[in-house]
Amino acid sequence: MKIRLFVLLGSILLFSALKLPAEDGYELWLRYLPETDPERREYISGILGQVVLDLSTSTGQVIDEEIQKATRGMLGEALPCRRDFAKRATLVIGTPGRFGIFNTDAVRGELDGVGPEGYFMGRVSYGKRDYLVIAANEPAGALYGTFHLLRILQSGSILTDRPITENPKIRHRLLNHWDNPDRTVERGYAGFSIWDWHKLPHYIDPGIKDYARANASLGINGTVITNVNANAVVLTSPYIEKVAALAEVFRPYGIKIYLTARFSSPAEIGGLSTSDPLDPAVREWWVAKADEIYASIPDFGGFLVKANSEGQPGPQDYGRTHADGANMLADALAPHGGIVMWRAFVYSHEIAEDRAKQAYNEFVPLDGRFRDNVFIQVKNGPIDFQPREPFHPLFGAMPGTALAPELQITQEYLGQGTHLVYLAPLFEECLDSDTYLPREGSTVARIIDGSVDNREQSAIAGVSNIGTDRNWTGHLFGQANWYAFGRLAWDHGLSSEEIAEEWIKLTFGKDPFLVGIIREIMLSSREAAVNYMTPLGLHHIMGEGHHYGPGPWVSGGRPDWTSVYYHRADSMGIGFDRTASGSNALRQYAPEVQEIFSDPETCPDAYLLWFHHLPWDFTMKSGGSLWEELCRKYDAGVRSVGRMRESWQKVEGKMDEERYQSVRSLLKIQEIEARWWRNACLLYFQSHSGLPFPPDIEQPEGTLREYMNLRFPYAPGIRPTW
Ligand code: GCW
Repeated sequence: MKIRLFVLLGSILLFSALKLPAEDGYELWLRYLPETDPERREYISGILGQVVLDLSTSTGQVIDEEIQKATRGMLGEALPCRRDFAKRATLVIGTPGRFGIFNTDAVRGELDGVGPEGYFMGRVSYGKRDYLVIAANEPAGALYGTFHLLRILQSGSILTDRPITENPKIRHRLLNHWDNPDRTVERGYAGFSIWDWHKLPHYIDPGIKDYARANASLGINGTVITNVNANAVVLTSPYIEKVAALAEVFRPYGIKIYLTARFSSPAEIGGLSTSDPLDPAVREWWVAKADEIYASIPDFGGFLVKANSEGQPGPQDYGRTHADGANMLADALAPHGGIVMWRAFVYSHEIAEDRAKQAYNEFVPLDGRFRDNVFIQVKNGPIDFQPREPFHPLFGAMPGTALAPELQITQEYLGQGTHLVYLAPLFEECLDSDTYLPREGSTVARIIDGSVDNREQSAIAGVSNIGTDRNWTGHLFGQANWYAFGRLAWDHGLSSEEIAEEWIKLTFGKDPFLVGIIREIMLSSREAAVNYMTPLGLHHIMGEGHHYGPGPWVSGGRPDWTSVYYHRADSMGIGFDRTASGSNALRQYAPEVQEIFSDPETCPDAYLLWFHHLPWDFTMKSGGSLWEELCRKYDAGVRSVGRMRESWQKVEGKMDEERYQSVRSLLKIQEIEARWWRNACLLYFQSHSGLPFPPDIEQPEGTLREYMNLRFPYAPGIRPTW
């Protein structure tokens, strides 16, 4: 008996000793866990042991703080940086001019190929020794180089002899927060807004600095902190003061702050009788407003505008064009170096035209009429952040205008806060799409980074998934989507696989078994979601308003807000005919693209029902009928989630229990909801096709009526006005 008790106690002790310390996800990918391998410790202290750093700038100071944090975490002792050059330096960080080493031909030569925010990292001889150097032209570049090095050190890699030169491929890399002044977040699934307007400017939550660190570690250099469904209050003087306080925190991290500009502000808060962009008083009001903002925020980034879209005010209210509106704001910002991000997400149910075509129709005629400091911000696809869409036809169609893609990091249509869906493959799919405009090889990425049209200005935006939840993004794997957006914004040449692997190592550890399992889960997750939600090119069949869960039956009211408008299922078939026999949205693409998509035989299955309305018995590439294939795709999606759950169980014990369990529980919800999507959609489509389900799929449970009767009055992330 005694012996058994002893064994039991012993194993409890052993178990708790082995149990990894609890983590809540707050540290994101900047965990700096203690390094236990003696060789690795030596390697890290051989690099961070004696850092010499230009501390004369505020960015230099935050680099020092980060290195101290990293060494405290990884080595157990915070190692402060030195401000004066020392022969025993293990690493020298800075910009030309400060230390002699940066003025050597070796470094100067390397910096020739380095742009404003880029950096060089490599060994340089100086005096009689060799030094590891991070050299940049601007402090922000030195910060990015430092984060790159810390990423290498944390993920168990080593620096090779080959020097590294990095430059961001895109100039303005922005997060867009859809945060309202009352701290609700439109389409936010991670709690409330992190901006505590009530306590600003005098109280700044310490998390704001961690937010800035996280963004800077990825190279994100701007953030629009307010919702595109804008509230003019943010442009009033007390709020500008609050914004300025945040800008102070962001500045050392190379992050500029931007605001959404409500187009009707001159009338709403400026006391004018109109907000007409051609009215001199209105124009003066914006000039004065810009001057006021820049007086307190000298590095203010500019305005993001949603105009004449979904009820937002805009220049068309006064019979003016998007160009008139955007240029008025651009003129007010130009003297200060600010930019305007003008959204192309416009459509109207009053126009009897396929919604997918409307943005193109409105914006292409305005090509070349926007000021140089205007970007047209275009969603990745022509409808609205669906699990899969073809690339937006505006990419390549406006060679005289700078276009910036808008990607959605928050998972409005991809499982919101409960589904693990790694979005890098979605982002990559859009960026790598060949527009063939003006010639083959003109991918969306090359159009927006300026290389196709030799444009210097470039920008990209990601709609944030960040909120007050302790782990920032609600679902722990939402962090991977923030990470992936930032990394792709810096370098769109990176692959989803590479980014996933980096993130996993930093977030969960470098054990190859664990990395392999989680990478597989992540890389299969987006296709799984497409399959259980909207396979074969289906789109916009989600629940109404909240967009949570399936709603293929949604009809009535504005047609372009229903599901039946998009899937067009009837007893004969399903799909939206966007070929010449239908809406001919295809015509908005280059002839080469049209050729691929116009024939259902050559059109990839992934886009089939996006472009074609086909009979239920249409023979698919697989040999089965469209109906069977649709059923099998839905079923395959559910099965994939089952596999994701099983795989996740294999990493139990390989990470802390807390994070393991949180993902485990969410995967359970995801499987339940994937089944819900499959059952509800298949039962609904069956009510049109009248065909039996193939026997080899799990047969949908429940009745269509039951699914249609589900209500979600408190689903998160809905507009407060809804
Ligand atoms: O995706 C849709 C959302 C709206 C959003 C709109 C937009 C900010 O459902 O919530 O509003 O797009 O992008 O403007």
